[in-house]
Amino acid sequence: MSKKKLVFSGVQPTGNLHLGNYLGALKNFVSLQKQVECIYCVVDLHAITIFQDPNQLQNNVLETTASFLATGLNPNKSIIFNQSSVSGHAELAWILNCVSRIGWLNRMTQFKDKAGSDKEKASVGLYIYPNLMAADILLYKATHVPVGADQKQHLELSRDIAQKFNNDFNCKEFFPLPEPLIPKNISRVMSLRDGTKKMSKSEESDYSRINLKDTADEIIKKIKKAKSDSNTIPGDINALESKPEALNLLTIYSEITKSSLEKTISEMEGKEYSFLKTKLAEALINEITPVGKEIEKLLKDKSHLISILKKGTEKANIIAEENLKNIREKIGLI
Ligand code: AQP
Repeated sequence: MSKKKLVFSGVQPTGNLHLGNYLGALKNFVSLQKQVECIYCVVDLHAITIFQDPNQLQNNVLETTASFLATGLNPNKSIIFNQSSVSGHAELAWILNCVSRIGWLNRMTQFKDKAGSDKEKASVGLYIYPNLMAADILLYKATHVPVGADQKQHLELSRDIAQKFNNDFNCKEFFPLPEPLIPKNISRVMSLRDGTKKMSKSEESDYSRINLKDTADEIIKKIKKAKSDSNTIPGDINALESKPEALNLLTIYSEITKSSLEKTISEMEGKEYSFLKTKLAEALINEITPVGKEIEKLLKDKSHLISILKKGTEKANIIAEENLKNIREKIGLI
C-alpha cells in the first residue's frame, strides 16, 4: 500500500471481544499499521443503539481499548480513540442522514437481524447505524476499511453515500469510495453452537464463542462442547457443506495454524473430531491466552488507558475538524 492510503475501522464496546473479532478484524488492524496510517476507534455511539448499562459501557470502552493494545496495536503508530469524544462523528452522521436514502437502509440485513421480530420497538439509532458508520469512515476520508464479512453490506452503503454526496455537491472525488479489506480465508467465524450463525458478543450462551480473556481451561471446555459431527473427518471439502459446525472448527484450526483449509482437511482425513478438538484447543491456548493475560494486565491501570484514548482523540480531532470545515462549505453551511 502507498502512503496516501488511510485505514479506518471500529469495534463496538458491547462486551468481551472474541475470536471472531480477533480473526475477522483485529489481526488485520495490526498488520495494516505496519504499512499505512491507521485510525482505530472504539465505537461507543454504535454500542448505544442497543441499551447499555452506563457503568458497564465505561468498563467495556476501556476493555476494548486494552484488547486493541494487547493484540498489538501501537498508539505511537495508530490513532486509537473512542468515537463519542470526537463530536464530528455525530455531526457528519446528521449530514449523511440527509444524503442517504430510506430505501437503501431498508435493505440492510443487520438491522433485520438485530431488531428481531418487533422492528417497531427497535431504536431509530439502530436503523440509521449504517449512516453513522459511513460518517466514521468519511470523516477521515479513509480509503480502506478492515472488517469481517458481516460488515460488507454496510461498507457498500458507505460507498453509495460517498458517491451521492460527491454527485449532489458537484465535487467529484471529494470523498474517496472506501474499500473493504476482508480476510480471505476466514471472513466470518461462526458460533461454536450453531454453525449457521456468526460468533457474536451478544449471543446469550458463552459456549458459543471463545473470548480473548478465556483461560486455558475455559477454552478446552468450550472446544470440547462445540458442535461437530458424529462421522470421522472427510477428505473432501464438499462433504462439509452440510456440516457448518465441523467446517467452522476446521477453518479456525487452519487459520490459527497458518495452513490452508485444503491442507488441514487432507491431514485430518479419517480422524475423529475429538482429535481435531484437542489440537484446536492447544493452538487456541497458545494464541489467545497471552492476549487475555495482557488485557488483564492493562486493565489494572485504567488511567493509562484513558490517557491513550485522550491523546488519540486530540489527533483524530485535528483531521476531523479540517475535513468538516470543507464538508460544511461544500453544502453551504456558514
Ligand atoms: N464472527 C465474526 N467473524 C469475523 N469477523 C467478525 N466481526 C465480528 N464478529 C465477527 C468483526 O469484528 C469487527 C468488530 O465488530 P463489532 O464488535 O463492532 O460489531 P459486530 O460485527 O456486531 O460484532 P459482534 O461480536 O456480533 O457484536 P454484537 O454482538 O455487539 O453485535 C467488525 O469488523 C466485524 O466485522
